[in-house]
Amino acid sequence: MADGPLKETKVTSSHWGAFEVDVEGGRITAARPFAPDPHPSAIPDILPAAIHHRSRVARPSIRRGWLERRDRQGRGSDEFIALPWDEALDIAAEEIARIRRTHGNEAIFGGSYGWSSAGRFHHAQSQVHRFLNSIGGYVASFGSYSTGCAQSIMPHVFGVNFLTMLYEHQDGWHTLAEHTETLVMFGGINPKNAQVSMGGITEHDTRTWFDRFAEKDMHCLNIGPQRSDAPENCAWLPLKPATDTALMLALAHVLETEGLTDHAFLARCTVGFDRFRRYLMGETDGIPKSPDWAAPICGTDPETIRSLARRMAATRTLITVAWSLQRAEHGEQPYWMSATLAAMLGQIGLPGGGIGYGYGAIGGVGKSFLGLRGMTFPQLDNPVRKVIPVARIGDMLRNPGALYDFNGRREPYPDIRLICWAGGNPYHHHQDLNALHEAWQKPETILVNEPWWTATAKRADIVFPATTPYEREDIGRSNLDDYLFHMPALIPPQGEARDDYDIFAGLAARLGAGEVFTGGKTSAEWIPELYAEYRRLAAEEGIEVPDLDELRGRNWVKLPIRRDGPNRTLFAPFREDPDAAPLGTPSGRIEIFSETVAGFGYDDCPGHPVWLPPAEWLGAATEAAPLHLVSPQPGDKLHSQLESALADLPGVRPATLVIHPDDAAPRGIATGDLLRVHNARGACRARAALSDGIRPGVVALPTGAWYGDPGGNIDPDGNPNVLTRDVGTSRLAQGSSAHTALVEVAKL
Ligand SMILES: Nc1nc2c(c(=O)[nH]1)N[C@H]1C(S)=C(S)[C@@H](COP(=O)(O)OP(=O)(O)OC[C@H]3O[C@@H](n4cnc5c(=O)[nH]c(N)nc54)[C@H](O)[C@@H]3O)O[C@H]1N2
Ligand SMILES: Nc1nc2c(c(=O)[nH]1)N[C@H]1C(S)=C(S)[C@@H](COP(=O)(O)OP(=O)(O)OC[C@H]3O[C@@H](n4cnc5c(=O)[nH]c(N)nc54)[C@H](O)[C@@H]3O)O[C@H]1N2
Ligand SMILES: [Mo]
Repeated sequence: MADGPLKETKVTSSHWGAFEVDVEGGRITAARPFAPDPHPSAIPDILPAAIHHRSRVARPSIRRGWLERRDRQGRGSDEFIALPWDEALDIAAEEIARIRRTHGNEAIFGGSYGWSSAGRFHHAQSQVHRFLNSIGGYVASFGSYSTGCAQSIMPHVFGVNFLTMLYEHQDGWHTLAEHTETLVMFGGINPKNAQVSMGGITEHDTRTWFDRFAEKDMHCLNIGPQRSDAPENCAWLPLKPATDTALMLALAHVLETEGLTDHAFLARCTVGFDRFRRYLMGETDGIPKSPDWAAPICGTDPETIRSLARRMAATRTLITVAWSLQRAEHGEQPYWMSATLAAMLGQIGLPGGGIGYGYGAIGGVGKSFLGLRGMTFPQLDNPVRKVIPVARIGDMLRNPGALYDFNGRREPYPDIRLICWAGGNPYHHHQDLNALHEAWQKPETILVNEPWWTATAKRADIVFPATTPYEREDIGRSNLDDYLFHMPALIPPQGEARDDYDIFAGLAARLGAGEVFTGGKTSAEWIPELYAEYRRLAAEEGIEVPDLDELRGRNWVKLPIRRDGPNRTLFAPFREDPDAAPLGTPSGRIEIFSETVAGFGYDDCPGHPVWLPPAEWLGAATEAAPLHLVSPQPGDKLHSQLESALADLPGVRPATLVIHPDDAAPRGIATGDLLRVHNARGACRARAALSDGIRPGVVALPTGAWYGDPGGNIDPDGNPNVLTRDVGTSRLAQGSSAHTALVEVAKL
């Protein structure tokens, strides 16, 4: 640790990659790119300002109204009172004990969604879950805002765990470079998003691969509302958001009517095509899903659809689908339909052909390294079996006891009295934040560990100041990357911040579970022990990893992990012999029709893929809300992290809204104008940027701003989640519908 005047330079790791930092006099004074990274992220530039920012939580703090009267009303407006650690921990532990005594552990919500920071041991989710398990468990959450919908629907279609399929089985970039002739990207593949990867990404290589694709004359087509969703050297088919399923159906219709369907593949490897075909051809509902039918829905022309279908059938084609398509109402449909379309093309199981999900969503997809899992801090068992779909938190808080459907089961929402959050910012990430804010008043107590006074910390009752990764020792490593980092404690904890581990150890001790949580060890004892186990497992896989002292000395090493050869092709063994290597579906085949899903009887997710228009899309535009809002991930940061320091920079806040000149002109809007973006759910400010790279009728406002003003007034910094809808994708998956929203935009 450097707290003297001497300058020291070290490398550390983060979700957005490795970077070098200078430390002088106990402060981080500069951050620079890590030399081996060909396309480093610029996110670390803001780090020195953010780490020492005035918005750090300096001391344990309790909201005045809660401390004095246990009232719930002042969340977001009350002042906080700073207390000594022992006193604050005593009060928090007593409250946790009271809730457990009166309502049981089923009244504690510890779903605690969020990315927190990189670093294997101090991973906030593992810490909070282990703590809550050590005291009798908590209500957990299933899935993620990223892929919750796909995680529920895709096992019905392919019989695999969706994330395992993406991370461990999908074709690597090198296979695409070698074999793919046509790359059809629904929702694009964006190096901006590939900037980050959970746990870290060291060599940012998405751009490099697309340059390679261009050299090989691969036809790369980005289908979606924004040209910028794919590298500049890709073609663009502008599409109305939420209409991909209609386009895919029309492509399927062309294949079927022009004799281009691979019926041999369908017969060998799929079930249910005949039932789906009747819908496709219009035999069940009188509407053939032809290019003429789809063109006005999608906002394209029938001939474009026909020629694309022919090209896809004539060349080695990989269909890729961005995660954004399932982060929308009926997000199950484009996922299921893309699998169906790929099956009809008959290329599933061929290298560089078939289907792939989430390339570019995070930088690790497509890197295709072999094996070697990261070191993990065990979370213990959760005796409470209640689990809600992660994005249904608002409904859960609003409707305790109400029955809800989820993937074939019907269950009551638990009655939550205590929320315990570490490493996430629901007041950035959840939809319809004005409604969440109302629901947030229901629990008796809200406990948050945070390094910064985020929108969520400001609306908690008890806030414990947490360290950042730069203030504690850890190991940096992602399963999708081939580097290993020692992350040294670069600076002392800021203010009175403590590691999540020590905060939870303090609470657990007061609740009589100290030994269960800590196992009798400090973090300085856990890290060498977990690392030694990791090193042993690596050795079993034939990968030599330096011992901890050597890693500490070297700071980082590139591990001798191999990329998969071209023989890793998604579903290749299944294609070769579907009887010998069946899928995990009930039929052992790709299910174009699923008896299981049909058996649930959901009208919002029937037994085969269908076109179901969402409640809000351009086909349902109104005078009050005529524009479709997409809210993509921010380019200059990771979600809401480092927000307070970024917001200090000129021109960063309010956030920038991209709008087409045809939509700007009638509203008198020019680039740089201050805007009011609004609908019936809320309003926020934004700064206009005119672009012809967005489809007319669509506006894009990235996530990342913290929620400012409660109560439905205008959110000052431009958080799109005051405008988005808080509904599940369907009763099947109950995923987040963040990309489903209509809005109006006016000059402020
Ligand atoms: N409209 C719209 N909304 C969306 C999306 C969208 O596409 N559109 N996308 C959704 C998706 S996919 C996601 S993943 C979510 C992201 O939402 P979140 O994951 O909640 O966002 P983050 O800002 O990464 O939150 C991490 C928090 O952890 C804190 N933190 C960092 N390190 C530590 C630590 O060591 N200890 C503790 N205690 N805290 C720490 C950070 O300061 C930060 O406040 O947003 C979702 N919301
Ligand atoms: N820099 C940076 N990178 C990130 C993150 C970050 O915060 N910052 N967050 C990471 C996380 S947690 C995740 S989950 C991934 C998310 O990765 P994705 O889900 O792929 O990303 P999004 O940014 O939500 O959306 C990508 C694009 O989809 C398009 N889109 C929206 N709706 C539709 C539609 O109906 N049809 C089509 N065809 N296109 C549509 C929009 O134009 C949008 O720009 O990104 C990761 N990468
Ligand atoms: Mo995500």
